[in-house]
Amino acid sequence: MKFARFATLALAVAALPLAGCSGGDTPTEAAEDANPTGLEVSDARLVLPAVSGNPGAIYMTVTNAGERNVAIRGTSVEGASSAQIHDTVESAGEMVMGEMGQVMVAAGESASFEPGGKHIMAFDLDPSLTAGGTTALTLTIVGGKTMTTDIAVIGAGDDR
Ligand SMILES: [Cu+2]
Repeated sequence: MKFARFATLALAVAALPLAGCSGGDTPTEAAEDANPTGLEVSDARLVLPAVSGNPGAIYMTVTNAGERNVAIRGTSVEGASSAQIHDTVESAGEMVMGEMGQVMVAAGESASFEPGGKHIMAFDLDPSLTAGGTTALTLTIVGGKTMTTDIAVIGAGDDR
């Protein structure tokens, strides 16, 4: 979402005077500023719904490259009115999905979001999201820090 991007930018600008005061702009500090969550997203894709108007699903691998354990508590997707973190569980012999509170990712560990498991559900997709394009995914961790990354948009019939 545009707001999330703006918030990240504002944070980076606000951090500049502090770095100037400390007099040390070490590579480590720069890296932390670039990604305050420590999270890295790979193989991310938004799978468009087969039926227009249905939600899309996002699959990816989230790796915590930082030194602290983090918990993802929220997400937003550019071009979607809202997005939720879902998990798929068996209930009375049926696979059903529901919203997860938080996803813990320990330092150095990864969390998989994949078909049949955890995923992000993106609602009310904008028609501008088409197969072959990209959109921006934002993850918010407990404490409020965010990271935003571009992800691929693929069609419902494409290989997930
Ligand atoms: Cu779902």
